[in-house]
Amino acid sequence: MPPIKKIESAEFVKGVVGTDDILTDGVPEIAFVGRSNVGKSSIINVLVNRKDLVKVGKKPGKTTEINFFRINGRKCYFVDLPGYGYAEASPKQREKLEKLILWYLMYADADIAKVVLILDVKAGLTDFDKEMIRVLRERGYPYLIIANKADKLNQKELSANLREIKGAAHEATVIPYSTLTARGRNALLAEILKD
Ligand SMILES: Nc1nc2c(ncn2[C@@H]2O[C@H](COP(=O)(O)OP(=O)(O)OP(=O)(O)O)[C@@H](O)[C@H]2O)c(=O)[nH]1
Ligand SMILES: [Mg+2]
Repeated sequence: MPPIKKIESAEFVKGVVGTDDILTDGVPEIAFVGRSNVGKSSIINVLVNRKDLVKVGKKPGKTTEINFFRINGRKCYFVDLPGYGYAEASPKQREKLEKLILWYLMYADADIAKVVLILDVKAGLTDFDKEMIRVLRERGYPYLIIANKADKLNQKELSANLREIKGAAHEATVIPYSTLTARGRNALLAEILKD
């Protein structure tokens, strides 16, 4: 992907729940994945400096489609995925979303340039997060890990939890983040836009 210096524009294009031309139209996709309610949609809003480009949930399970946002014309898409593991969803609904996420990452033949895996730093890694890391490594996608909601922990707790996450992260960069304070925003932007 050609480097982008800064985000000048961001527009919603569409949400998909299956095969669609947008997946394979040649525009590099930067995918935001993670458990339900970890802050995927909020992070995209902070990145593009808009409060409400992406709908953010009062309740978990807000995002149910794979949503495409066009960045700087058609330089790349930010792709906001539904969350996995939402405890209150019916098993059927949860399975449907998990299948959709795995389909996108593994079988859709999508033009995925990078994956941003988002965790709630207080909750740490779940089994599905570990499975996700395995899938990302197996597919050979460049990925990085965002330890979001850092504002919920004191420095000592944060260091301890970051250490544990880094232990499971293999080669991935881990960035402490908070959408409330914008901590980590510049580091994430630099990682996303560098190549
Ligand atoms: N304390 C804190 N809360 C956050 C942070 N980021 C997001 N939240 C809150 O977490 C909740 C979920 O945020 P979303 O951005 O909707 O999370 P999501 O991962 O897109 O959720 P789904 O679409 O349901 O998978 C909202 O109430 C946000 O305000 C953060 O850095 N710190
Ligand atoms: Mg969301």
